[in-house]
This record gives sequence, C-alpha cells and structure tokens, in this order.
Amino acid sequence: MSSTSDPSLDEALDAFYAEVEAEDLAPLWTQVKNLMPMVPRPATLPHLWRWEVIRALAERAGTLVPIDRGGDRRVLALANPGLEGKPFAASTLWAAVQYLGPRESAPGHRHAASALRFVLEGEGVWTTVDGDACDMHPGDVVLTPKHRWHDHCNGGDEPMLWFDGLDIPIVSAFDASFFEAYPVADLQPVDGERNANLRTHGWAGLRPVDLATPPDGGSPLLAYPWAGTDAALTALLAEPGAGGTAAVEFVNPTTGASALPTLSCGMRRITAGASTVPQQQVGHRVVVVYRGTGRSRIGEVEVTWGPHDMFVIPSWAVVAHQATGGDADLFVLGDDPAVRALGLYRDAEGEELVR
Ligand code: GTQ
Ligand code: FE2
Repeated sequence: MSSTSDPSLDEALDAFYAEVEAEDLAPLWTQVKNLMPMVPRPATLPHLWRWEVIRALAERAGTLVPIDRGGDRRVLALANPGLEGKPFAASTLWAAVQYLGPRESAPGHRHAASALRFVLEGEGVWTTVDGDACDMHPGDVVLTPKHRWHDHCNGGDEPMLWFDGLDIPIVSAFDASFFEAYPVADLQPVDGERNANLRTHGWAGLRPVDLATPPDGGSPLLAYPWAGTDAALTALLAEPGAGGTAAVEFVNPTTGASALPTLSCGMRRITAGASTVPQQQVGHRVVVVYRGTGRSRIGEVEVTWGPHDMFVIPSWAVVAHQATGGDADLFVLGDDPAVRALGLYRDAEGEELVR
C-alpha cells in the first residue's frame, strides 16, 4: 500500500507495484537498504548449542535410526535459528555432529563438498580416504577434500562422536553439487599401510620431494593428530609476549594454504583468566569448545560455554573470548578462504572496529 497525500497517485502506484511483481520484476528503491547495508547485517545469528543436549539426541539417534545406503550418515546438523529452518549453522557453513556406534560403518561415497572432522569423543574409528585409513582420536582433525572417496568405520567397542564441518551451503549456492555412492561394496579396501598420508607428509617443515601431490592442488596431508597441535600451542604460549593466548591453523603443508579450498580450521588456546582482543572479520565461523570453560561476547550477545559446546560467530560480529575455568582450547571452522578467493575479506581489531 503506497501512501502519499494524493489518493489517485496512491492508486496508480499500487497498480504499478502489483504489475511490476506480476511481471517478475522488482524495484531496487524499495529494497536497497537490505541489499546493500552499510556494514554486513547477517541473517545468521550468534547462537550456542549445548553438548549435553546434542550428545543425548545423537545417542538416541544411535538407537532409533540405523545407517543404511541412501541416508549414509547419522548426523545432526546445527540449524541456525536465523536461517528459517535451513540445516545450516551459518549461511555458508554446514556444521554437525556425527554418531557412529560400536562396529558400525558409514558407507563410502564422494561428493563436491569438502569436509573436515574434529574428533570429540570415543576411540576405534578410522575414516578411509581414497584407500588410506586415517585413524581418529579425540582432538584429531581429519580432512576429506572434495571428490575423494570416503567411508567411516568403527572397529571398536564404544561409540564415537565427532564434529563435521562442510561447505555444503557454498556448493549449493553455486549449484555445483555432484555425489556418487562408492560402487559395489559398502567400504573401500584399505591399503595395507594405514595412515600413509601422515608418514609421508606429516613432517613439519619437510616436503617429500619424490612424492606426487594431489593433481587438484588439495592437501596431501589428511590428518592432524592432537599431540602435534597441543605441542605447538604449548610452545607458542611459552614465547615472550604471547599474552595468554595462541592459535594455529591447520594447513596444506605443500602450499601453506588453508586445509580445504573453501574452509579454514584452527585451534586457539586461551590460558585461565586470559582474554582475546575484540576482533571482527567478514565471513562466518563456528567454534567448537574442545576443553575448558569460559564466555564469549559476540556482538550484543554473551554466551557461556563448557567442553564440546558449539557456537556461531556471524560475519562482522565483534567477538572476544575469555577462559574462566582452566586453559581453554577452541576449535574454529571458518569460510574465510572462500571469502578471500572472492576478494571480499576484511577484518579489524582494537581501535579499528567498525560496528
Ligand atoms: O561424513 O561423509 O555431516 O557426506 C554431511 C555430509 C558428513 C560424511 C556430514 C557428509 C558427511
Ligand atoms: Fe561425505
């Protein structure tokens, strides 16, 4: 309904807008503020999911919902309350918890979406990626880059729960999805030597010169065991000027680029009582608390967290974390490699913050 002081003009405008819409056209002038806000105004909201709640529901799925071909994965996705029921943690990020019971396996497939796993609980699972069985333990990161065959197998007697981060919303935005089930068998044959990627490409600062790397430029290293992450963070924190916090990023060791072309992941340690400097950046992030308790200020929202809780930091929100009970380790998934590839990255901290 238009309203000017002239009733016949109002009528003409109403008729005009109705006709514009009926012809599948839209005026810019009624929407420009939403389309081009002065700073990012994400639909994605800051939000926290409690581990206790996710864990209990994942366990119930474990007894109620079998894994079969078609479904393929027993996964509960974080669905951001700002995204109208879409199963996305943020408009660009898929984040989920996967539950695999004792002796269960999740059949092989491959797809255009890139994935990373961060192990939270349990022992005995391996993810086979193009024939290489990658053993998974709590705190480990395991990559399944785009178009690589992957299946998960639990050879142990306890359930395992891990965090999945994928670029499904990005692949879907470009209508770039391709998916294939592994032909014939549920699981890939495992090459005799397990964890080959780690033995060949897992030597910090050393590049094996006689070995081929994946032709698509993806990372030849697929696993980042917790022991290495922990040792690096401990060493960095002991350096003068660390200020009680240190962070590492998991990268492709041959190029130094992000672990996956669209997604980054890293681990930040905050020592007891320490805080991070308020910071903002373009791109969404999901934080998974590995260890410790604390609180985070995300824009106008404050969340308090404990082990394995998960929360979303929307693009451009000013964020600062504080560890309140012992040292805290925060696993951080981000879409910043995709943002940078499109030339859209920007960040600020301290005096430079833009609200
Ligand atoms: O484990 O292969 O959370 O294909 C979503 C899609 C996990 C997987 C997810 C997947 C997987
Ligand atoms: Fe998959």
